[in-house]
Amino acid sequence: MMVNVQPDAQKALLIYPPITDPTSPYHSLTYLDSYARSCGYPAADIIDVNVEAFHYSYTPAAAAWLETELAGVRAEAQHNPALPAGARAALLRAARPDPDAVRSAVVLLQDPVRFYDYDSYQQAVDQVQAWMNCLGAVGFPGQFDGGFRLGPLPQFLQGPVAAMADPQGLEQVNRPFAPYYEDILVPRVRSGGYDVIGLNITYAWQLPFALNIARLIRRADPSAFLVGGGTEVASAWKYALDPADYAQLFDDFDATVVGEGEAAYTAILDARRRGTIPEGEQNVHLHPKYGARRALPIRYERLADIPAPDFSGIDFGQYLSPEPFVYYAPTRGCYWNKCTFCDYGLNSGSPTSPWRQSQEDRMIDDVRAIAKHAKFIYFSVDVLAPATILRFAERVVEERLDIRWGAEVRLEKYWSRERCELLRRSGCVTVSVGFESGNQRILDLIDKGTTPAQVKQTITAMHAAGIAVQMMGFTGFPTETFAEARDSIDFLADNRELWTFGGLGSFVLTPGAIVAKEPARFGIANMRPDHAVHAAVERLFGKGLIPFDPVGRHAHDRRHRRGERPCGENLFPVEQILQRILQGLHVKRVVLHLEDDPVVRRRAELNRRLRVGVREGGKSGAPLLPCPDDVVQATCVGHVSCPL
Ligand code: B12
Ligand code: SF4
Repeated sequence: MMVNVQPDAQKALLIYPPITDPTSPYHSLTYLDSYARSCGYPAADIIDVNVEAFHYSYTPAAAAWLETELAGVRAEAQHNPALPAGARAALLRAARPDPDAVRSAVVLLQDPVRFYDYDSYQQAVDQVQAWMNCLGAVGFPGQFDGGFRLGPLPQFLQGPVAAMADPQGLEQVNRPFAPYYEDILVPRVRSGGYDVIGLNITYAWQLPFALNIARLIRRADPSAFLVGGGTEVASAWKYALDPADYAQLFDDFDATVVGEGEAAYTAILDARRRGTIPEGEQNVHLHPKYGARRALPIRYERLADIPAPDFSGIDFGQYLSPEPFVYYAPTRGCYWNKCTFCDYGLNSGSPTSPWRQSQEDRMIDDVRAIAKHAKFIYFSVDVLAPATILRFAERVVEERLDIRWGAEVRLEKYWSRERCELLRRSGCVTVSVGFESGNQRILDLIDKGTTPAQVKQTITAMHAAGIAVQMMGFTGFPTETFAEARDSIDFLADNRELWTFGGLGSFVLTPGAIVAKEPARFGIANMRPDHAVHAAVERLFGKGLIPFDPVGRHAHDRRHRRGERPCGENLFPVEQILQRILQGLHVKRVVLHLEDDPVVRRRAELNRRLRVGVREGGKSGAPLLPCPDDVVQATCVGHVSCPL
């Protein structure tokens, strides 16, 4: 439903900040832009800073800068005995920057033939990671842990908010991209004459980069209306215990969009066109400078109102992938919506947002339009409903659409061998599934609605049809015993030939999960808080904060080695911690880990043996890249295989 462009329409710039997957464009900004265009606005400029800044970093001038900076950092390190061992090790891992090597690695990763030669592929990934090590070394050495992800820098990921928004810290973590910001991004913002500038923050790893870019934009173009949105913004809003923390974190933004953004973004454009501020708009949280905050009216989009994402403006040539590969979101929320660990997106009262899905006619139209730009499509959803996806597959086969697709599905009995074969004929090459656990008692506690036997039957059908299965699970669910955790490991090991890529992570509890809301039901006791909560607990007991900087951590560890009781080592029942924190301690988010136990170490050891990946928390996985029909590779450059 394209309409005429309004003559006084606003000029907008939308940005994907680092650090995230460099293999394909994320799709949220395309969704926003396509919606705004359907309302008559001109196309926004979309800049993927994540991938542009990476490419810029090995241009001759930027590479020369890196070499000089790195030499300076190394020299300084030699004369700094207080430098933590971790930083020292990271500097040793950073070799001399080799721009030619990274350039040829990029060429290989974009080559539709050589990409599929696994050894060459692996070598190219290593070269890209080596380059990222050098880049990271001029920020916080080791910050690009395993490529395109942010290393263990809890001060940026878990707060307190003063550390997350600290300008000096932000500048340092952004230092690797300073030449790109200075030479390319800031001049473009200055000369662009943008009325509205939007930043996407999907992953927590993007946050410190987004906050710094926001500061740079603020300085370069003070009159632009600056907006942030994405799942990390929604998480910050959801988990902030004090609204002042949220406001402080996003102080450089005029507004943030909490939750789904299509209508909210267009409402912002409308308001700016009228010369007003978007006051009282659903999902739009205004900076306090625009007046006292009222309750935020929340909106979940009607999928019928959302046009197909139009990827025509995307430069696919910049991604580290041999084929254009896109994400498409034909459902939102989850039809099951019961799993007790799950806390997805902007939800209230249930594990995910309300369930909505496009029907197969609409999906076919969308996919036909998308396939003009990319024939590799990943259904980027909480879950797809089996009957709809089967009808979709029938239509793809009937209409002979030439696509390769992957999706997140639930491990339902529904997936018989015949049905899986139909999926495969329609171009389905991979599915990601949350098997969660190989133990029935734990599956019941999770309320997963599956049994290990049935899961085995389903993945057997998928595998037999030639669909690669990505298995996602975790150990450490409350009350899980060592033997029960072993069941998950054994399940993966015993069925090794049935899955292509898999991982077991550690259970992480977030406050929106049913487990956190009804802890007694899960027999929770002896839980140990995570870093941010450590800090809160410390304050509670008057011992001062656990320092978040590496030097402070080092001191903390030393104290531990000397046999003194380390800070935050006290164990409390979870209810008590939550209750006390809710009584007014200012931490950004409450994340509680189960106490470390031998299962975790054992899992890491077995993971290493099985060569499976590791995921953190809920469900997850590395993105799957375009694959030839019979070989499916998990190819995220930033993927970690095992941290221990
Ligand atoms: C599908 C999915 C995946 C897929 C595909 C991901 C992808 N496309 O890159 C796979 C399985 C590969 C995946 C992997 C991971 N994922 Co994931 N994933 C999701 C899921 C279920 C849906 C995301 C989606 O496509 N939504 C549809 C799009 C259109 O919506 P959206 O991105 O939210 O954008 C809307 C709004 O946020 C807003 N908006 C967004 N940007 C902006 C900007 C502006 C200016 C405005 C105004 C509005 C706005 O408007 C958009 C349109 O409505 C979400 C959970 C959820 N329901 O949100 C988790 C989620 C995004 N994933 C998460 C995580 C942690 C991961 C992993 C890191 C897990 C791991 N440990 O390996 C990896 C990282 C992969 C990577 N890219 O590096 C977390 C992120 C948490 C965080 N804040 O850091 C989430 C939120 C799940 C959770 N735990 O709650 N994931
Ligand atoms: S874990 Fe998956 S199946 Fe369970 S409620 Fe969440 S999205 Fe749905």
